[in-house]
Amino acid sequence: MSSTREKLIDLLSTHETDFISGQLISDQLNISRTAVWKQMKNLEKDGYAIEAVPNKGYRIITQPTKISENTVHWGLKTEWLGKDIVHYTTLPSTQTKANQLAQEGCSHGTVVIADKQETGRGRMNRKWYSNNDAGIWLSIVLRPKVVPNQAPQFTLLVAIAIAELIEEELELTPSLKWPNDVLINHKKVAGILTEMQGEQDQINYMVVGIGLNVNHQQDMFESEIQQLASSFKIEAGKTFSKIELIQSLLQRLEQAYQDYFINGFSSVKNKWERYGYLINQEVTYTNANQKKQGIIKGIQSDGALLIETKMKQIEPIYSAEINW
Ligand code: BT5
Repeated sequence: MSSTREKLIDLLSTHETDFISGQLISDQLNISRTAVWKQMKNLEKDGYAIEAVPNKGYRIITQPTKISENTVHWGLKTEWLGKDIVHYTTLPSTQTKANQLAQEGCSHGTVVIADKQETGRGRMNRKWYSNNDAGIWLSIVLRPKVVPNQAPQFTLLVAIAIAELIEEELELTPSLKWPNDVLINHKKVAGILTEMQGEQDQINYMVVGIGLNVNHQQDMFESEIQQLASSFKIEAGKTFSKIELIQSLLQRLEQAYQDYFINGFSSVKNKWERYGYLINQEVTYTNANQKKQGIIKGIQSDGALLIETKMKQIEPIYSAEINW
């Protein structure tokens, strides 16, 4: 987004109901009155409806409903997360694009959004079906000063932010299946993919990918996931504004990220366990290529899953697949 345009959006979004004079815009943005008029025409081309009244100024009457850098930026109440937004109608994967931008030096908190992904991916190169614009598919570049083995904690942090978003917007209580699945009524509505690049003792950057099934109807899901996937719309019985959900998610994530650096992981652990799926239940899981059985007891203070084994010992598990 050009910085003039970014400043204009910021200015207009803080004067949402009243008129703002062309002179004020011109002064604040340090551009001519003609340039202000041109910027307004550009916004109209993007789908904004603008009322221009002589001696009063400009006022935005309606905003476009389609996702764009501008519409997500409009009214986004974050300090750093999503200040840089890159939006594409189609990408192979936001994850790949965000990794590329991170390597090129993009800022901490850059968000890459795609309406559709042709080759969205999950963990271990599994497929993430997202070749439709019913969902939210985005990746966030973070540059936290942490050691690599703290990275998985961010997956849990993001999962809680998604769970809280669901609780507030859908008025339903989701469950979190360790490490990265968000479920409603035992069906997967969201997945998180955390990738990182770093040295042994320091992360260079992290890319957190988030996929939310928002406005899907059940028949939109591919046969492979027909039985296990669901969407916000299916579960809550209404259609959602993707822009509002993205904004709310980014606001929650920024807050959670900041809290993590002030309070550490302990507050994350308690919140996570409130949503934890199958806690105190016996599950089968695959760990180091072996199928095992145990009872999920919660998570450890570093994010590892705690499982009570058949020998009644509680073991921390750092990498495993919990079967359904
Ligand atoms: C995940 O992996 O759940 C991580 C998903 C992350 C997706 C985001 S979208 C934005 C960013 N760009 C990307 O390319 N990826 C990220 P995993 O735990 O490995 O789960 C993958 C499994 O979930 C698949 O094997 C399917 O069984 C199932 N699955 C695939 N697509 C799904 C969907 N749309 N809804 C529910 N389940 C799905």
